[in-house]
Amino acid sequence: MKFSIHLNGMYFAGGIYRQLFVLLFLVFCIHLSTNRVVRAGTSGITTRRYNFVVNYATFTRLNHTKRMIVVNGQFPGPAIRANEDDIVIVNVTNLVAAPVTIHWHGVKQIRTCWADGVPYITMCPLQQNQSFSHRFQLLNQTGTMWYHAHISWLRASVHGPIVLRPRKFESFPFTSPKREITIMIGEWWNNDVEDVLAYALARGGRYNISDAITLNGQPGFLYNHSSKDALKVKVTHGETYLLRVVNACLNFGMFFGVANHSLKVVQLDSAYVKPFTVNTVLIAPGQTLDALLTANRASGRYYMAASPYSVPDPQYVPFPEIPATARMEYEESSYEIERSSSEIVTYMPTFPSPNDSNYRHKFDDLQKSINTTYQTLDVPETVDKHLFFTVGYGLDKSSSCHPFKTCVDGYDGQYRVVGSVNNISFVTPNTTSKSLLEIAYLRDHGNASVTSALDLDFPSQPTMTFNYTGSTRLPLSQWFSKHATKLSVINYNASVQIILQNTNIVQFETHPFHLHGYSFYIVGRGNGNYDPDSSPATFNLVDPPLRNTFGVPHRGWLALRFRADNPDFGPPICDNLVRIYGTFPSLIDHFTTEQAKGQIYRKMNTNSNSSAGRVWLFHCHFEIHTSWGMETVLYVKEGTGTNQTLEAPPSDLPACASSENTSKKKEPTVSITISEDITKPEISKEVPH
Ligand SMILES: [Cu+2]
Repeated sequence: MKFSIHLNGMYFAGGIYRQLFVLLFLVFCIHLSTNRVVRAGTSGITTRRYNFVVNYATFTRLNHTKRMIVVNGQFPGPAIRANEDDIVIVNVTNLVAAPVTIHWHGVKQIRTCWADGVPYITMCPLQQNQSFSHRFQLLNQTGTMWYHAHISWLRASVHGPIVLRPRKFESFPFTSPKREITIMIGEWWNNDVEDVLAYALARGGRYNISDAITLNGQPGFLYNHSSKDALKVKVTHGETYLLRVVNACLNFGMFFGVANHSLKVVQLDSAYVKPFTVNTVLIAPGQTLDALLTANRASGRYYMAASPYSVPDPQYVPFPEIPATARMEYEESSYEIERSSSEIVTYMPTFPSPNDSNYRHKFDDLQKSINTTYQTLDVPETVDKHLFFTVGYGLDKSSSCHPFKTCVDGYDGQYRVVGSVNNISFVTPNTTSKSLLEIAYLRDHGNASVTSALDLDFPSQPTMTFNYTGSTRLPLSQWFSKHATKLSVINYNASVQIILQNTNIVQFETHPFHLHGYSFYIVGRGNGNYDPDSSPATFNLVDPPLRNTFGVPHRGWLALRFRADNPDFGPPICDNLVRIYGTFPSLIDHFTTEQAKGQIYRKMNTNSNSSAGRVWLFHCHFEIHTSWGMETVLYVKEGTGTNQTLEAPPSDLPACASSENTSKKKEPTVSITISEDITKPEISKEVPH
């Protein structure tokens, strides 16, 4: 097939000139930014529609039957499958009495912050019988993500994988797997998780841990009454499989591995990394990891297993001690197994000890981004906006707690434990008639009546400086956090650096922080206190991992950078070419290599200015810490270009119920009654996790 176009006075034709196009493109377009813009109507993009109904269903695990809230009757929920650049429309209908929102973890929501699913921040939650269509484009996004409820602790059962593959004309930039295997690590409570949360909030401190860790909803072979329904995976000798692993646990980081087999990690949080091979991977709640497994061992049975990583510092943090297991079995061994199943040994992976923080640091050190035709790095070398956030625990002087001494699990048996950022425990504005995003939108469209409704005064530095990680701690009188709904303002296109500094208030704990709307580069981390004079010299600005969730070391600090949008038009000829391809996308099919096609698509996606603007939650992904207020909101200003602004609100965006009084921050009262059977023997009254 022939084609011809006229470009800048030069005449190009098909055939041999295809290669010239490729050459020109590669020469002039080597600097691709990571900005995105919604680009609809181009060939190759598919619109994927899903219908999610949130309702009760009954499940039995550990010989215990209970009703829980799930998507489409499934636990875990159904997978969303799409290709890079596809448009996804998920219509969510809530049939339960509890208010519900669903967040699409890892999706950047370019111009579609409305679909981010954060209650009272980006949308009012869906009340019973309400529906909302979440529409977003997965522009330049591929790999493994997931979705989960983002209200109360409903994500324990309302979650599922988002399985993304390269564009239709592209293949994986690694050994093409024979099959993909999605593993969701989760937790199972015999009791209702809403009761577990209410009980923890009422008593001001620790919560009752889950009864089992699960793999794809099943505790597995090491738990009683569980082996019959355990996950079983067949593999063929010599073949390679892509494991897509999601940590959907509420409150635990997880070791994961497959006995006698190594894992070659190729993606972390849906970003490509320089491949590295380990026997055990470590995944914080919220993180995802893609790894290749080659079935190259003796035929037989091998457990894949997940077991908690939990650093007690200084006190013991309880966790479910039995690993979740699934069984990987070689096809060739089937006949033998049928003959003498009871004699077959199933090998179990060995894990580092649960508190092995050295392993965590070694595993972190292995993570390096890769700069390829599939992914272009854009690590900010300079910083426009410096944010320094202390993160950790604090105490609450709540009157509902202290006079009646109801916070028996709180600190010293009387003070409710809270989570805080810069000593501010976030208050979800659940009595508002509008979400923060709606207020921001109205504010920027000239509605004077809402301009005072946003408090944009979140401190960019700690309000209290001290030796954050020293062995001598502040006096108790300085452990009390403020409670507020404050936002940090970030200018459009600013390069942002956030230092997350752990503190010794109450006790240390790692905090896996997740930023909505962006991935960020982990440019540095260390033990002790961050030092603005010496610490930056240790930064990796060359190939730092690009993550959307990452743990602040339990006695240390983390430095992350990202650009709050970065339009990069590149050399003019490049733009002209790209505009032509944008107008005549079928021309792209004339390129002979998928890499060349991918280059053009990526350049098209980066060239028209984009905005991931508006209000983005930044929070610890330990659910109990979020419930305690360890979260804050970044308010990213809009740009001035056509595509640098938030889209208009969707017509079916739910309104906040005027008498709304239900949310995850529901303040427990002293009269709250909890059924006795969820009370467990207390391990320590001062363990907040
Ligand atoms: Cu945390």
